[in-house]
Amino acid sequence: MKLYKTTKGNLLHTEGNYYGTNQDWDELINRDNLFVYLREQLKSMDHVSEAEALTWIDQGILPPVGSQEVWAAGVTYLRSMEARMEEAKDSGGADLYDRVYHAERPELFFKSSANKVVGHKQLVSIRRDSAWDVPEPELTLFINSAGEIQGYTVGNDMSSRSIEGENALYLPQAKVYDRSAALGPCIYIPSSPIDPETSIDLKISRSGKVMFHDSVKISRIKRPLTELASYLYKECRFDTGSFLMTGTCLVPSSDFTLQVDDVIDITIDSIGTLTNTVAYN
Ligand code: DO4
Ligand code: MG
Repeated sequence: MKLYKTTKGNLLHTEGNYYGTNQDWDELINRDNLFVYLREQLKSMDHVSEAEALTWIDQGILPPVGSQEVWAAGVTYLRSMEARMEEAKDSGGADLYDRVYHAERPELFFKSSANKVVGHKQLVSIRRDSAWDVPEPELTLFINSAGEIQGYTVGNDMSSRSIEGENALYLPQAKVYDRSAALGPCIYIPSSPIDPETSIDLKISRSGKVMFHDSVKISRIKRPLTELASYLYKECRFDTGSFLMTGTCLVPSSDFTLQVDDVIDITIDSIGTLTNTVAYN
């Protein structure tokens, strides 16, 4: 099942049919078994024709977020550890990344409040005080208030590599600024956990030319997704649930930096494509 939040209402897509509901988003998604709940709710939802549903999605798509905070995990793939060790070698911080990759406790950080999240087809930003910027394509979990993973979406953890590389203590500035967190296009709600063979694909285009294109399977992640969720909920309560970006495994080569007007497409099998264009705030 896929659940879209749009300006016309919430749209559920399942088995080729679309259904609409105006239920409050937080109430709708924060469920003990979201898949079963939505399957039951179908009976009371309005059928929406495919043509109308595609118009809702095309013209009014919103980030699939209500009041939930967005958090992120870091250095969960070997590729992320290696790239960060390289960028931090002059600051003397390289060792931190190796240590957290191998440690029992994962790296988790706050990424965005709900009101700052951008959605599919909206702008993401690079910082004017940053010289080296990249998108980070990340499988993102929707976790309910009980700490259980209920769905998945596509995330972009926009990052300044120059600011993080200068000093690891600058991580919040490298990661948290306006329009640095993108989620969408929908929440994918399967009946069982996502297939580890799922691919994440990143394409960056500039003036119609593809500058970077690669994909990786999520099975390459170092830690189980449930372990990341359980660390996040150890000492934090999330009354309406939370979103957790699970780390990047696709890093463009070190001579690449984003520019204004670049187009970022992140596709995750079964979920869809999140497209954002780069701008300055
Ligand atoms: O350690 C810094 C952030 C790591 C991160 O965002 C990632 O691995 O995706
Ligand atoms: Mg990241």
